[in-house]
Amino acid sequence: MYTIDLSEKTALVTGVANKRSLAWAIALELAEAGARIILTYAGERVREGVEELAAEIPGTEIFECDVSRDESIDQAFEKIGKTAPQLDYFVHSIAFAQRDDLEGKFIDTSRDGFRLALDISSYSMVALARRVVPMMPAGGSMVSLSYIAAQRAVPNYNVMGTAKAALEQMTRQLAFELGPENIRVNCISAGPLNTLSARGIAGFTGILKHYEGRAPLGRNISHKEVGTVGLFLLSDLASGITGETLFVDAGYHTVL
Ligand code: NAD
Ligand code: IMJ
Repeated sequence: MYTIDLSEKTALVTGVANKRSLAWAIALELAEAGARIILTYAGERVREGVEELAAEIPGTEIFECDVSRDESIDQAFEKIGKTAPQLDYFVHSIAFAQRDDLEGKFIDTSRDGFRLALDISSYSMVALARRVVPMMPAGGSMVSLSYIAAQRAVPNYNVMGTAKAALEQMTRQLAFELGPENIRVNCISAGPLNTLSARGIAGFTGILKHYEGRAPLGRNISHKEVGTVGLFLLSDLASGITGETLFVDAGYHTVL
């Protein structure tokens, strides 16, 4: 029988806000495979919800980590280092841009809006990876979350597309640098899913319908399908894959 046994492994998962978060979908699959889970969350606004979720996976610890502040990142890693000297897996599932910048025209993006979107959604990957690497002396694996708008122009996604293009390039650059340390770095480009980050996006229901009509599988993907690919890419099943952006979109990106 073929099984994925992660019972000796520890995973650091960022970006859980609620039960719909893609980070949570990945954490659930990792836990199902036996991994110990450490969650970080953005701040007070989501703390209670994340505490309740963490209680669903025995042994899961949670720490605040606001990636916009170096002090918050440093404090989080000080605490993480005390509870888990070694990490095997790291999940980056964080994105943020000003709402105005996801509604107006891309050409109107302000310097501050551009800076904020790329700071939270892209720079945070390298900032966190830098702290994670010393905790992976025996090697490890990292995954982040992207969207097709990194590679195509998508209405309203605007500066977030710029941020995702950076994130996908960073996947290759980090994979190149960390390969010799036996650390793999990959990215999942997910199809649209109903999460907090998709809520209130103009025409989101229409986007789901559009994907259903175009994707070879004739449907949208599920949260669990992102979770299982996260598990696959992090695990040794994907030991030959690094620097890759893998679409989990029911094949949408393959057709015109
Ligand atoms: P989500 O809102 O549940 O997750 C986004 C997370 O980013 C939240 O947990 C939020 O707290 C966190 N975050 C924002 N600012 C932060 C900060 N300063 N410090 C720390 N954390 C911060 O929504 P999601 O859809 O699960 O998004 C997760 C990832 O998946 C994002 O990178 C998103 O771009 C990507 N993605 C989402 C979709 C989709 O349709 N939902 C599709 C493709 C990719
Ligand atoms: C987001 C904006 C525009 C179009 C969009 C999205 N489409 C999809 C998303 C078509 C699928 C969701 N997505 C992939 C994201 O990465 C969302 C990121 C995001 C969402 C918000 C909403 C609330 C807010 N800031 C945000 N920053 C980033 O204030």
